[in-house]
Amino acid sequence: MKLLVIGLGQCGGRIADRFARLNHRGHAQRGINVLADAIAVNTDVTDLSGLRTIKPDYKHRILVGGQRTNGHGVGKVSELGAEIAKENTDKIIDAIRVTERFYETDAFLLIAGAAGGTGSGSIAVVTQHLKERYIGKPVYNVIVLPFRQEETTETRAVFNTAMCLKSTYLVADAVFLIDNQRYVKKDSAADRNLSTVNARVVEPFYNLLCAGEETNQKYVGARTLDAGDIIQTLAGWTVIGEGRSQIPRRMPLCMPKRDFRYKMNETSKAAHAMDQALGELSLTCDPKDAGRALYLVTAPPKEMSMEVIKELGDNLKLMAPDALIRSGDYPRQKGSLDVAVVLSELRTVRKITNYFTKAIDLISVMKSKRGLGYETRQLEETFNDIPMLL
Ligand SMILES: Nc1nc2c(ncn2[C@@H]2O[C@H](COP(=O)(O)OP(=O)(O)OP(=O)(O)O)[C@@H](O)[C@H]2O)c(=O)[nH]1
Ligand SMILES: [Mg+2]
Repeated sequence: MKLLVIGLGQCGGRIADRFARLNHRGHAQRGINVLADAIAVNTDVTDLSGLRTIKPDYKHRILVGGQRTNGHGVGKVSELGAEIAKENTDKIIDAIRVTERFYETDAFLLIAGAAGGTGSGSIAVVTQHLKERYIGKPVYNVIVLPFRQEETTETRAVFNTAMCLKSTYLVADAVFLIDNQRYVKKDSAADRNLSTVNARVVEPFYNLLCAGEETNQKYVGARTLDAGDIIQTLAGWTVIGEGRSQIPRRMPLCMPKRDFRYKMNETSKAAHAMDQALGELSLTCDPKDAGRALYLVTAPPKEMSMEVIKELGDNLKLMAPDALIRSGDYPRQKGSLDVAVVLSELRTVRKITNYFTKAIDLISVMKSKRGLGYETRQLEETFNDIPMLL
C-alpha cells in the first residue's frame, strides 16, 4: 500500500519525517516504496527546519500563515490553526499535485498532535478538503494524544484534544489513535524522548505497507494482505500494535520437525507475538469493541504454516468476537516472527469519552454553571457538545 503522508504541526511533521525514513528503509532493504511522498505543513519555521528526511524544498516543507504568526506557530490556539489551514488549502493541494508518484497513491495519511495548535486545528480542515477534491481516495488521520502531565497542567491541551478528535472523526475515513502516555509507561528509557516514541509509533506500519507492494514472487505470501484489505478494514476509531517472537538460529538437533513439540513451539511463538501486539496497542482499548480487525504475520517462510495463521485467527476471534477479521502472511524476514494487529471501527473508547467529558466540564466552568452528572454520559452524548474546528 502506498501512502501520501502529510504531517501537520511539529508532532505531525516529525512523525511524517519518520515515515519518510521508513520508506527509505523499505527501499534499501526490500526495494519497495511504501510512500508516494511525505510532506510537512507548519506555521513554525524552526520546526520545519528541524526535520531530517522530508525533502527541504518549499513544496515538501510548506510554511503556512507566516504573516500571521511571524513563523512562530499559533501558540496552541487550534482555532487559529484551523483558520490558517482554511486560507492555505490551495498551497497544500498545489504541493500534492506536483508529487511525482501521486498517481500511485492508495490513500492519504495525515498526522497531528491533538493538544497543540497548528496540527490539531488544521488536520480536520485539510482532511475535509482532500475528501472533497479526491473523491474515492481514502483519507486517514493519525492523532497523537498528549502526555498525562500536559493534560493536568494545560487546560488548553484537553480542550484542543477534544475539538480535534471530534472534528477529525467527522471527516476522516479512519482515525488512528496514538497515546503518547502509553509509550512512556512501556519503556521508561523512552521517557520523554520523542524521537524514540516516534520510531515506535511508525514501526507497526512497516510490514503492513510492504506486504502488498512485493513484486518478487519469493516474498509473496499464500494470503497477501494488500491495500484493498487494509482499506476495507479501516473505519472510525482505530488502533495498531505489533509484537515479535525471536526465532533461534538453530532448532535443537534432537527435535525432528514432525515432533509434536516442534509444532507446539511453532504456534506458541506466533501466539506470543500476537499477545504482545494486543498488549502494546497504540492506545489501551477493549478488543471486544472492535467491528473490524486485521493481522499480518511476517516471518521466514518455514515458520508460517497455514495452521499457524489459522490458529492466530481463532485467537483473535476470541478476543474480538464482533470483529470482521482479515489476515495475511508475509514470508520475508529472518530471525523473528512479527505479528501486526489493527483493531478498527471501535464502538467506544474510554479515553476519548473522558476528553469529551472533561472539555464539556471546562466549557461549563467557563460559563460558570457546572454541568450535572457528566461522568456517566456516553461517547455519543458528549460528542455532540464539543465545538468543531471545521
Ligand atoms: N509523539 C510525539 N508527540 C509530540 C511530538 N512533538 C510534539 N508532540 C506532542 O504534540 C502536542 C503538541 O503539539 P505540537 O505538534 O507541538 O503543536 P503544533 O501543531 O506545532 O502547534 P503550535 O506549536 O501550537 O503552533 C503535545 O501533546 C506533545 O506532547 C513528537 O515529536 N512526537
Ligand atoms: Mg509548533
